[in-house]
Amino acid sequence: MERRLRAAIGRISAVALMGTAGVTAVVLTRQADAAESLNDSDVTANLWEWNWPSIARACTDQLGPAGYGAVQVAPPQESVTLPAGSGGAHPWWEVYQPVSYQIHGRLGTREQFSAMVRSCHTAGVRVYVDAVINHTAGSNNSVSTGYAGSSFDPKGYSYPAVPYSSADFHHKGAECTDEDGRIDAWNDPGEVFNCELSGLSDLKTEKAGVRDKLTGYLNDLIGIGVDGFRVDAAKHLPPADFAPIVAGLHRTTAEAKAPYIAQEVAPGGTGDLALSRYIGNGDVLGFSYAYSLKEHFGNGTLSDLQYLPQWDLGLAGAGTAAMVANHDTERDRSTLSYRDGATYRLASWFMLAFPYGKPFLYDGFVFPAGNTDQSPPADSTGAVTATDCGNGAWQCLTQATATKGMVAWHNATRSVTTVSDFTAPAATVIGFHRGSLGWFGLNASGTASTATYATGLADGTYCDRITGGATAGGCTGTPVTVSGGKATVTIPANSAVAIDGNARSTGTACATVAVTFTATVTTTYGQNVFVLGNQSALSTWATSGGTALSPAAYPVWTGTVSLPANTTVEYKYVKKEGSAVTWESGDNRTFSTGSACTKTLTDTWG
Ligand code: ARE
Repeated sequence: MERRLRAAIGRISAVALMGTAGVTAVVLTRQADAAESLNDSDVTANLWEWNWPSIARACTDQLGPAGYGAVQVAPPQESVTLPAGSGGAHPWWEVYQPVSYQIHGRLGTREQFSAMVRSCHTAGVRVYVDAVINHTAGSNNSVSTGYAGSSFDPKGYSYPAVPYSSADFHHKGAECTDEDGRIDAWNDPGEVFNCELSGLSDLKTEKAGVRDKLTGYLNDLIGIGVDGFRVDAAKHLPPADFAPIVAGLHRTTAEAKAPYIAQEVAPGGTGDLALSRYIGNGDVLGFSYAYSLKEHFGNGTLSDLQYLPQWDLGLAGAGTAAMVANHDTERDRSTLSYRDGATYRLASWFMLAFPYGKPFLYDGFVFPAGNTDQSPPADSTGAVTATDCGNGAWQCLTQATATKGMVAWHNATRSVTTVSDFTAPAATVIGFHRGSLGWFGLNASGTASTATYATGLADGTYCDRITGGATAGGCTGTPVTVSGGKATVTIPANSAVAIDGNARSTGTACATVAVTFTATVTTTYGQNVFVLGNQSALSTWATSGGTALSPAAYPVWTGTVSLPANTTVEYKYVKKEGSAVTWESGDNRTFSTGSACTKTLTDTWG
């Protein structure tokens, strides 16, 4: 966890003034929140269409303490409100149809938005806003008001609350030469830039007056404290029009930095629509990366992930907002999504483990496969209701213990940007490490996998992040012992194990170790197998006692005994039948209990 304390009063700057009498006075001025210290992490939680109070709570209770660097939020500006529609009232996509740039919509008010930004900053989390600046509402709307009560004239292309008038938009037969005025040729720059995306009124961003209004909107958000933007439909904004908008953005209040920019541009374009044309204005969303993860996790060719650094993803990792899914792709099924269960979770953890881009984890709401328009949980006015991670209506992967553990693992290993000793004991089981900072293993098969891996880590006991990491001195997660740089690790079915130097078991993880004896012993009818030894829990060799093992998996006999940690134990198996006791021949068996909380011994008699 990389949370640092931040200066509560922000940066104080001293301004020396010469008084009339030649006395120097020092005046302290507060620069609003400047130089706040936020989490040192490039991981973002995309909490799509969560309302502002729910995001504030998530920042305070979950994302901040877990070490997330940022939260991405859905469009906050006033949008259309559609009480009726074929997919039900208030489809999710209302928010992508701006009516004005008032921060007032179905996700909350300006006051709630500001309070959310403050809560997130206090928790160490930046706020990135989904900025809809390519277009306004559709000209095909039959409604003419927005959530804040502003009215507009869809067919007349008039938005008095901004204000925009018809001359601020591209029109069919003028700038747009397509016959229905809509984009159908996705690789024709003329159409992509000047025609309407799904009938949405397309802003004339080549006009300085239009750009000024968009810049003003974004700077208003920055003034509230926003730290960056996901730029909706950035593909349809000519980079040359977006560049002056970017140049006009203020520095962020929290860190006095240029705001972060992630542009939504679909891959595959050529010429003016090539991803390389956009990269100068900021990062670009990693669609190709997400498609590739779907392919490899979907068909179980995880061992091929070692070649990821050589894949042609159209973008360097450095300029990529990496993702496994977003709200469009979970609906058109072009990527994995929460519907894919463990496969999706594993891909999300892999994104945090393998160095490529800045990871954006995704959590939207649960929707029926047959209704990709459905509203998020909302009241009858369309106002989105509070996220409840326990009621099954929302996806909450970003809050899962394992995911938060992986965020910590990512932050702990981030400075090493290569992977080493990529090992694939099977096509669906992989392990690798990042220098000497951390080892990660993933098992996408339906059975547990045990293998020995080179970890790069110093010898010692580490606490698996997936199952809970470390607590003071000991492990909540499964302890993993590294010896000679190697670890023999059992990765449970459809799960992962992640260990790093920031989650070590210092001292004794557990005062006692649960030792499981598993012995293959052939017996005759009436005989039972016991384990005896030099510990009181093993009856100090007395044949009247000892621990009876269970023959449930005969000829394997098993039983668990609690023994003191860091103790050398001598033991033997005996067969008992009535008062007759048969000892194993040979020397006593011996082992050290070590400091991990559990240990399994596998023996054979004879
Ligand atoms: C809605 C209705 C329409 C109606 C319109 C106006 O569905 O029937 O005409 O309103 O009244 C979202 C929804 C739309 C919705 C819109 C506004 O998806 O259905 O329209 O909100 O409410 C292209 C773009 C890319 C875009 C995708 C969807 O390049 O920018 O299409 N994605 C963003 C958002 C969307 C959002 C919008 C943009 C609009 O993430 O959620 O739309 O703000 C190839 C091409 C890509 C193309 C892709 C489409 O890959 O190369 O360029 O993406 O296909 O699958």
